[in-house]
Amino acid sequence: MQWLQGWLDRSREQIPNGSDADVSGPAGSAAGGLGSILNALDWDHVREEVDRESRSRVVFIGASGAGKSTLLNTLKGSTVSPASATPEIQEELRVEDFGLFAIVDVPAHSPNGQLHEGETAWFVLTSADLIVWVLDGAAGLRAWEHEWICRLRALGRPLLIVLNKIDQVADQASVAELNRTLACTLFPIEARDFQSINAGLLPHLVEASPNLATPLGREVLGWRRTAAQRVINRSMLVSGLVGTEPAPLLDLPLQVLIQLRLVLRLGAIYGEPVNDRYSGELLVTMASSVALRYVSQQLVKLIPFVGWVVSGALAAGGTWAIGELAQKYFENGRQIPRPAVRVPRPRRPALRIRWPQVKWPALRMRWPRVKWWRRER
Ligand SMILES: Nc1nc2c(ncn2[C@@H]2O[C@H](COP(=O)(O)OP(=O)(O)O)[C@@H](O)[C@H]2O)c(=O)[nH]1
Ligand SMILES: [Mg+2]
Repeated sequence: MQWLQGWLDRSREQIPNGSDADVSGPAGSAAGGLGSILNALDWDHVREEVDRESRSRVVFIGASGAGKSTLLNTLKGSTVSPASATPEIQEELRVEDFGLFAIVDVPAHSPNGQLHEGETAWFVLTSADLIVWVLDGAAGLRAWEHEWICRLRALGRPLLIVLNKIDQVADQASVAELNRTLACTLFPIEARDFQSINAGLLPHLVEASPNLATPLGREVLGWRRTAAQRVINRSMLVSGLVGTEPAPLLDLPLQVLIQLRLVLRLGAIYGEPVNDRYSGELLVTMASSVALRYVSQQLVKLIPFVGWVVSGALAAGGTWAIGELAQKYFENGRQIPRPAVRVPRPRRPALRIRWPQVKWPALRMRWPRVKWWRRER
């Protein structure tokens, strides 16, 4: 059993923390070895992890009037934070909390980026999974904003800077200048337009913090399908890589774990509470769709090299099939999609004889005989 333990330990070291294939955890490390894999299959452990992911936070921060409320309203598809054409004059940082999203309004003359421990804004920013500084493209970068951005970087949280109101920025050179000054790439958007956010911001949010795909899919209805596809593709990739492992049966628990997480994530995206009450029908359909694949995947591993690659492809295919099925299940309101009912078509006669339209008087004589022959059949 020592080689088995060694491989499991090595694979655990190679798998980065928080990835789909992560099998480490409090329960896992305590038991060690094969026990840790079995513990990783613990439903509660996996559920807790997906639940933690669903509670991620994105903070939009910037000057009053930069377009933070507009950005949030466009993402949500409704007015959750009223936008105002005239920026308010405020003395202190103001925080609005909307669950996944929070907005921090920074007063123009606040003591540049000074955050005090214990303040609400300090708490919101230090616990954020991603901070997005919204820069007003029409107003440009002001000195106090630059100072704030530098201090936020020092917090050590992932930080993105978006250049809003790009429709009011005529000069492309000024965008390049801003990129140089801030030493990063700014993402230009028009907060009032969902397409602009869809193409110019959402993919970058998920790239900066991959765990955001699940909560963003849940909160941003217009992006739900894309989020689900991203989650499926990511799991498929990890599953394929794990599937190329040469020893038969060793990757099986990991495959189950990856697929279990995938289903939980998809459930969370479609607003299903992360619990274990998924229908037996879903589980049976999923098990039957992958059972054969599992068997063939383990068998092809016996062929060196080519077999390992094929095994990876089969594993990825199985995870994709499960993801697609689960996505449709949640999309259909927890119903397994059925193929459309076929209406039986009327049976045609095997042989159809088309009688020529004969108008030539000499041939008219033959008609009665032909008709009689047809009736006999
Ligand atoms: N032209 C243009 N105006 C915008 C854009 N985004 C927001 N605004 C306007 O900017 C003003 C301030 O927006 P608001 O969302 O209240 O900013 P906040 O104070 O940062 O929340 C409002 O009048 C918005 O209509 C944009 O992309 N283009
Ligand atoms: Mg606002």
